[in-house]
Amino acid sequence: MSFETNLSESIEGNLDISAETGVILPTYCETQNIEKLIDEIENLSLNTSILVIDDSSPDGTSDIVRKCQKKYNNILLFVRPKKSGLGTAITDGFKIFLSVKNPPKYIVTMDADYSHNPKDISRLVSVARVGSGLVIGSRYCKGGSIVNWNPLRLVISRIANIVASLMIGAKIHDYTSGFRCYSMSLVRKITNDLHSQTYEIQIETIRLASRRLYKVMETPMTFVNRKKGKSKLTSNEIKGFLSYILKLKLEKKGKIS
Ligand SMILES: Nc1nc2c(ncn2[C@@H]2O[C@H](COP(=O)(O)OP(=O)(O)OP(=O)(O)O)[C@@H](O)[C@H]2O)c(=O)[nH]1
Ligand SMILES: [Mg+2]
Repeated sequence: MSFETNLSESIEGNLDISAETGVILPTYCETQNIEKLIDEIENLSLNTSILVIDDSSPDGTSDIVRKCQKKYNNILLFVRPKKSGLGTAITDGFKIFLSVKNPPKYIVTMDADYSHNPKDISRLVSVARVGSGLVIGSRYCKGGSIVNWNPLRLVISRIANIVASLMIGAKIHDYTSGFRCYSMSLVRKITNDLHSQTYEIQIETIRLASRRLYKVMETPMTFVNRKKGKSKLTSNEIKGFLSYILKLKLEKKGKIS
């Protein structure tokens, strides 16, 4: 899709935003979380605008966002026709923020299920301000933690991180955290090279940042398992993730370019 030509028709909200930080909230069936999360971000009184990328959630998430738009004038909503994956949602979010008249200086991505604490946004942005291309809200560095994940989920996440570390070697502890702050300079450089459909976007972005010699840093954060709504991590999402890792491995061995 060309965001440049179709912007005004496909995005709901006032495109005349000019905040320092754009927050991307990808949503699929988050009626139980989205309003409280938006209220909390707004109440932080940071210089932010919010972009919700919703995949026509059948539970009516987008209607709740529309209600929030009446309360706050810094919320954009992009509704896609069907569930199309977290990776493409974030990539579309990057394209939208790049195409507005006054793009933000930083983009924060976070889950809309309350696993990520909005109060950590300002810390992520502060670290980015001192010159990082990408700041990861890290569960696995000193001071970071995970609350209420079952042992299987912990093992899957740990294995994914060990494999990613072997493939990329960016000298960080958490490659798969979705709570991050990107500098706009990095977003500008990598957006057209992103191909991830789902959760592998988290690794692909670190890989592209490292390749382009951007500084990737971590700041500790606590991840709390969602209390409301269902996980979207299905076997299809895991398959997409594994095939990305396999592709990286083949690339490393020089079998594909
Ligand atoms: N637009 C869009 N958002 C998605 C999609 N899949 C997941 N999300 C959103 O991305 C965020 C992370 O998804 P989660 O279901 O929480 O996935 P997770 O954090 O890996 O799994 P949990 O263990 O349940 O927390 C949430 O805000 C979801 O609503 C998708 O296909 N499209
Ligand atoms: Mg989650």
